Amino acid sequence: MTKTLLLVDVQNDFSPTGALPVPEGDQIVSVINRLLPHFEHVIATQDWHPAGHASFASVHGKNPGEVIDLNGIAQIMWPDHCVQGSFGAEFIEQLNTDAIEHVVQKGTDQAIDSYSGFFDNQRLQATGLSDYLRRQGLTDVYIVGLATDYCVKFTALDSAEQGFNTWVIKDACRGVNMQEGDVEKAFLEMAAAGCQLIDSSAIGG
Ligand code: VGL
Ligand code: ZN
Repeated sequence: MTKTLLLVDVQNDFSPTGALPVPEGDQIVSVINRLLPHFEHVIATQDWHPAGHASFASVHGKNPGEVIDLNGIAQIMWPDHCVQGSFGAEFIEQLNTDAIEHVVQKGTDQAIDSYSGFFDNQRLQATGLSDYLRRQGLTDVYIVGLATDYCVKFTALDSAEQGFNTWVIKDACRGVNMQEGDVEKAFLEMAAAGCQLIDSSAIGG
């Protein structure tokens, strides 16, 4: 069975020293590097915002964590992060990127955020990831990365909704946990949507 590993936003700004720090975000890198040889296909998403992106608190005179209405949907205000071409937007250096065959850049529209690797938050535009997977007959998608309660969650929900067999490798994900329990809730939502939650020890052997 052809297996695809989908790396979600394994970028400097989501490491503990980054602009939008995810606790222990860097600890998934060694887990992912160990997983890589067990997959025939490896795809990565990259949060890739223009400067002054609408999700940035600084643009609206807000504090990070506040929520605004952005064209009819709730938008959490984030610190400036993953600005196109910046160090923060690069993949974490220790990540072995050799096997990445395709990178999906998202959040590139100034006015719309994109947590999912498949669609923007308004669901106006597809990133092309579904088409890429289907064109190659890639039906089995294993998701890892950052952050569990945002981009990993929405990518996993869309993957299952798009009809892909979807696994989430729990110990290769970390979350923001802005509210205590957010990560556990996110895993429950993914499971309820048909995603299979597994541990990295279930891969290979
Ligand atoms: C993410 C918040 C803002 C993520 C990206 O990768 O989970 N979270 N942009
Ligand atoms: Zn972002």
